[in-house]
Amino acid sequence: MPQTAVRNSTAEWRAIDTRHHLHPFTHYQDLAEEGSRIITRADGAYFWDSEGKRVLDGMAGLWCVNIGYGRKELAEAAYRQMLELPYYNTFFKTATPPSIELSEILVGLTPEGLNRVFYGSSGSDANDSIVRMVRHFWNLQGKPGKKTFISREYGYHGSTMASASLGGMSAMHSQADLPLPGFVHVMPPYWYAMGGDLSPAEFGRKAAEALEQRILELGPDNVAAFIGEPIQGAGGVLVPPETYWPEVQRICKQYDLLLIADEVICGFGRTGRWFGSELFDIKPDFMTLAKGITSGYLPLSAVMVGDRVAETLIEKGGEFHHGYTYSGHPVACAVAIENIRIMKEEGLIDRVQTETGPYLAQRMKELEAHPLVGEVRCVGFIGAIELVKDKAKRQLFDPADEVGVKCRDHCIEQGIIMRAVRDALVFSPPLIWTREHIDEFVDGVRKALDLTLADIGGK
Ligand code: PXG
Repeated sequence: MPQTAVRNSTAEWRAIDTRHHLHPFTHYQDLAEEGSRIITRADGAYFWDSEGKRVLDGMAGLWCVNIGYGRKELAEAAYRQMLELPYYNTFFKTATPPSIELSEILVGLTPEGLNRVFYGSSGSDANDSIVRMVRHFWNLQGKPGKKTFISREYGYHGSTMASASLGGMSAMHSQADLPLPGFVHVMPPYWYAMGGDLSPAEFGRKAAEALEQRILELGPDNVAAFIGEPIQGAGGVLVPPETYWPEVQRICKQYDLLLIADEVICGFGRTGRWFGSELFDIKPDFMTLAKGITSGYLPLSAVMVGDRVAETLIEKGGEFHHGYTYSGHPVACAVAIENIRIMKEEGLIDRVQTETGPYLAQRMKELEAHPLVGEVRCVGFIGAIELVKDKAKRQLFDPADEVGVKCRDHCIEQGIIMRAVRDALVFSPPLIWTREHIDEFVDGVRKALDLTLADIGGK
C-alpha cells in the first residue's frame, strides 16, 4: 500500500509537515503555529484541499499551470516516454528524440534569431546557465572586462546564488549576503508607485534612462548584459509603459550589452502572445523559459540562445564545461511537446488575446470603482490589483498594516486564490478560464475587498 494512503487526516499531515518539511519562502514559526494548507487534488480550473474545500485557482499554481489541471494527454505522454526511455543524458555527444524535437519546436515558436536551446530543470538554473554563457562569451570576444549584469529592483530571476543576485528582492539579498560582486540594480518601470507627477510615457523613459546612467557610471566596457522580465511578475505585475522597452533596447544596442528576456512567467501564452517579447517587440539575445513550458506538470527550463552568442560558443568556445544531469530530460521534454501541441490545437493563446483576456481586463477594471483599489493592471491573463490608502494621491498603505495579506486571506475564504505582493494582489489564471470562471473570480474578489475594507475600518 502506498505510504500516503494511511495518512489521511489533515491534522496528522500538518503535524508531520511541521516536524520534517522546510518549505520555500515560508516563515517557519508562523507555519508551525498555523499549519499548512494541504492540497490533495485538482481538475481544470480548480483545486481541492484536504478538508474538501474547492478553490478557483487564480494563480495557475505558481504562474505555471497554463493549460489547467487534469490533462490526461500530458500524463499519457509522460507514461509513454517513461516506458520507452525514462532517462538518458544529453552530455558527451548524446541526445534523445524528445530533447531534439522540442528544440526544433521552441526555435520555431520564439522570435527570429534564437536558434539554439540549452536545457535545465528550473528558471533559476536556466538563469545561472545564462550567467555562465555570458561570461564565457565576453571572454571569447576578448572583452573580459564586460562582466557586470544590470537588472531591476523588484525583478525576480530565481533563488540560486547567481539568479537571486540578478533578482532585485532586497529580503533575499539580506539573508545571503547578496548580490554577488558584479550584479547591480536599477529602478523598475513601476509608474503607479514611483511615477510621481510624470505621465506613464515620461516615466517609462526615465526608468530606461536609469539604465543608461548606470552603464555610464560603470563604464560600458565593464557591463555584460541587462536582464528583465517583459512584465515583472513576482515583483507585483509591473506592466512597463510603452516607452520603456524601445528605449532599453536602444541603450543595450548602443553600449553593446547582451539583452536577456526572462520569460519564465510571461512565456507560453500568459500575455495573450506566445512570449512577452512579442508584445513589446523585444529582440533578445537570450530568453529564459520554464513554468508554462510544461504547464508545471514536470520541471523543465530552457535557455534560448541567440545566434551571436551561440555561434561564438560553437566556433571559438571549445568544450562548454556546464550542464545538469537532467538537461533535456526526455520525459519532461515529451510533456512539453504535448503541452505545446494542446495550446496550439485548442487555440488557447488566441482566445486569451482576443476574447477571454479582454473580458478579464474589463471585469477586473470594474473594481477600480472600489474605495480600496488604486489601479488594476491586466495584460492577457496576468494582472494585479493595487490596494491604496488614498486613490487621488496614489498613496500606498503602511506595509506594517499588511492590507494585501488580509485581502488575500479573504480571497481564500471566498474560494479563490491570488498572491499578495506588498499590497498588490496578483493574478495569473490558467489560460483555459471561461467567462464563467472570470465572473466567479470577480465576484469573489469584490467580496474579499469589501471584507478587507471593513477590517481596516472603512465602510
Ligand atoms: N524567472 C522568473 C521571471 C520567475 O518568475 C524564476 C525565474 C525562477 O524559476 P524557478 O523555476 O527556479 O522557481 C521565476 C520564478 C512568487 C514566485 O511568489 C514566483 C516564482 C517562483 C516562486 C514564487 O511569485 N517565479
